[in-house]
Amino acid sequence: MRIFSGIQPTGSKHLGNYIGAIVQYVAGQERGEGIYCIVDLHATTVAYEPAELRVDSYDLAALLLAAGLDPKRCTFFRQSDVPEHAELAWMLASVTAYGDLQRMHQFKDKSARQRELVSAGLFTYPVLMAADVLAYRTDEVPVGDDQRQHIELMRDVAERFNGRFGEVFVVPEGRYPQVGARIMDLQEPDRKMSTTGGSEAGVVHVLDTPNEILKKFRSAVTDSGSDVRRATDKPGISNLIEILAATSGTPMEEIEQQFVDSGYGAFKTAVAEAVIDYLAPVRERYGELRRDEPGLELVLAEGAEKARAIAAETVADARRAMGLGPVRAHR
Ligand code: ATP
Ligand code: LTN
Repeated sequence: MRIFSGIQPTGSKHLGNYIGAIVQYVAGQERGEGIYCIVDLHATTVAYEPAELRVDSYDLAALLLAAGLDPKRCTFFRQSDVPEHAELAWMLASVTAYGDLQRMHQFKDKSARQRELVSAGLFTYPVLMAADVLAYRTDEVPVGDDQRQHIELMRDVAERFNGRFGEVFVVPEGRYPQVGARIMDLQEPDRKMSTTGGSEAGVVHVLDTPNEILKKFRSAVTDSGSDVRRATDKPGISNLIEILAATSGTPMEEIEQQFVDSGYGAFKTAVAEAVIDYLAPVRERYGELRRDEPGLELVLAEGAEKARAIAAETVADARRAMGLGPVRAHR
């Protein structure tokens, strides 16, 4: 079974990214053939600094390796190193409905937040994402809950292409974590924890110090009650229960029983401590990995070579099916 996921080199990664996505990438290495990609081309769809993008890509590469991606057991690379992604995106655009792209929540949110240019790249972002996944004939795509609409779109794109030009692509399935598919902002628990637009106090970064983590959880917004249980009118406490469940491996029902008489203060501290322990090994490994930039570049370059061998074959099949180029590919 082939597993593919992509992650943007934008800002510092947070607990939502970690629980919702990164942990599943690491687990995917055991369950199948994992292919993981730093999607730097996607990061160019909003305002950004070229010099920072390169640095952010190294930061993210070091973080993912620190989290447990092992280049010997998976394929780990940078999107722009494999030009087939961009080529395939153009080809897939011809079977993508304009109306479907207009309905994408992420486009609506992000375009509303752009201060200057709303780029065409931001609009066609999901087509490139479809190309990322389809190029590897991926079976499964581990992502957080916010990506459901994009996954549905890429399934439609694959089906439409196969229907129009013949069976070239595998129709992929999204894989969402049972617990922690949508971690919420600690200060505004009705919006997801996010790199863009979240308050600093509401977003826990993977590389935050133990002290910063403790402070953020202690000041997390909760409701005026005092019982630790999940309810729709208790989004703050529900989110903390989910975070504790994801980081400690304890079922949510058990957590509710365990903290039945404890009050919010003690509960918040317990969540903070679980998160600190959970992230500590990543923070410890990160520094050394990040310092070795040539080492990171080598890992990414080797990954790109492995990835390209697979993607090139799929794209050659797609080209042939679409009537592009000679019957026999000459590359
Ligand atoms: P932004 O939130 O700024 O739009 P992002 O964090 O969604 O950025 P990525 O870094 O590419 O963008 O996301 C990586 C993965 O993290 C994706 O699979 C996404 O679904 C997941 N993810 C993002 N936010 C959360 C969250 N709050 N809870 C769970 N998973 C999340
Ligand atoms: N759109 C995703 C990032 C992303 C991705 C992918 C995820 C780009 N390409 C391919 C899974 C598979 C996001 O915003 N989080």
